Amino acid sequence: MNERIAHAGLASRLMSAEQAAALIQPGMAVGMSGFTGAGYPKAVPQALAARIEAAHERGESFAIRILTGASTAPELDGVLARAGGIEFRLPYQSDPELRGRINGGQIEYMDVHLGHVAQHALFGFLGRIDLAIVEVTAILPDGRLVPSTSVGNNKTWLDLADKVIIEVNHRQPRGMEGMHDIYYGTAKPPQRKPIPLTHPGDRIGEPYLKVDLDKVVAVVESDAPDRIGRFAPIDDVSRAIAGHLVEFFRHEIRAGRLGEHLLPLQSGVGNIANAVLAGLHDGGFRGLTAFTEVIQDGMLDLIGNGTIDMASATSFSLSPEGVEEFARNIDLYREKIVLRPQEISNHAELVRRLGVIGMNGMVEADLYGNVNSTHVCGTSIINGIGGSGDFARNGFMSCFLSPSTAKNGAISAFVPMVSHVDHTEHDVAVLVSEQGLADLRGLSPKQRARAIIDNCAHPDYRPMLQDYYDRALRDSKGRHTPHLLAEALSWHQRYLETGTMKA
Ligand code: 0RQ
Repeated sequence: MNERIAHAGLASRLMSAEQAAALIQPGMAVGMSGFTGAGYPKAVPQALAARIEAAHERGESFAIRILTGASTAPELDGVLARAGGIEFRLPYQSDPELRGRINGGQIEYMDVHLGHVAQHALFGFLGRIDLAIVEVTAILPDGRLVPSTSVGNNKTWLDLADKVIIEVNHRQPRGMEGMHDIYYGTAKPPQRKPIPLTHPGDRIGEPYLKVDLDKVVAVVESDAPDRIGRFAPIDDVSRAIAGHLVEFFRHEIRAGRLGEHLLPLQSGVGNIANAVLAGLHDGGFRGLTAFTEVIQDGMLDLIGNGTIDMASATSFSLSPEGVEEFARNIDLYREKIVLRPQEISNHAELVRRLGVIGMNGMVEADLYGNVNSTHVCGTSIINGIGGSGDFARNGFMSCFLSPSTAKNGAISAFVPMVSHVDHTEHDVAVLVSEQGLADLRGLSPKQRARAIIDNCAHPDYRPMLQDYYDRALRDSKGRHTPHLLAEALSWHQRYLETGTMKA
């Protein structure tokens, strides 16, 4: 027995990853830990991939259903996708191997609001969960589990799965103990009660995950870091987007709609989100809070320099340097960060009560403010909706951010009609590109179109968008949301045929 596995009964179930993987059968539905590249099991999925490959070589079919918190890493999604071992996957993903097979039609993928996954599982919408594989930092003498760098859906998988495999990762900082807040008060309707959280820093649960010890069939040790890529240095486009947003927040304070400390911030993943966080510091904001899903490097910086006082999330997503910084100053971060289950971090009730300001990236928006966060040209998924919808629909105000063009200008992020809708015009308050910001609040569709063309579209595409809108206004049957239906998706079609949206 070692310090990290301090429960004698569970220590007696210690085995190799290969032995644990041998307990997994074809067709099983497996709930795994992991959220934005943090806290995913690192040993068993790789051993399982080898087992699946061997089965395939013998001519046997072997694939499983995988449910997670959000994206994982090459050691989970990557190896299992490459092995042909995934028949169904939900929710958010970002691994290139997995994405390729989803878009190639080999893997069924369900993209679902991250805040909905736990309750869909509880309602039975996702079928039976055969097995949970959950990474933890340590097992206490009484069998409770110290969670690791993400909480995600771990409580749900541990509660609902028939059997459990625990991976104890020696690399995760032991000092994280006490940082988590696991709320056990959620229930099925009509038994639901209000969730007693009124401030991002409130602790309403307990710092440990519970598991029915009789269900634990294996304990496996690992010693490997979370693997997340580095962020690109902040470029001029991201800096300009951040600048417009910070200026807008200042404007809202002057108008009396926001206070000096704004409202709790939700910030998405990616380089632009990181740049916005840096922009808040440079813009002189102090004493802010975050009620978000993911703590990126930029958020650690803001906590370190006092811009953010308290951050609630469900996961980290840190670069290798961020991981080092986190471990170095863990005592500070344990005071300032609360990690919760994603059903709480993304809960509609809480996002609405706290009045969260959502700031997320997007693929494209259309003239009327509908937003596509997920699909290239309507058919190929990039990552998934993630939590963006949980915050867009329910928050105080929802901001979507994107460079005005993609692929070296061949694609306009502002198009006549989006090729896929994740966030409808009713859920989108503010659109920002490096060109400027369109404040869509209180505007009709035609007023929104003018704001988007004038403020967000790239100059190369602005005349094309204006021309489309003018002709739609003239020729459309309905003049409430004018469209030329035969032409509405022609920009995407042109890109597919010629490699550019430009006419
Ligand atoms: O691809 O690197 O191959 O060129 O999309 O785009 O500009 O680097 O921006 O990293 O912020 O990602 C929407 C994908 C933006 C992200 C999305 C291509 C572009 C590039 C990335 P390349 P950028 P970002 C909380 C919230 C949904 C989930 C979410 C996302 C790649 O923000 O996944 O919000 N959002 N979760 O070239 C074709 C376009 C494109 C395009 C960008 N119009 N057409 N390709 N790209 N626009 C976190 C969680 O929920 C977990």
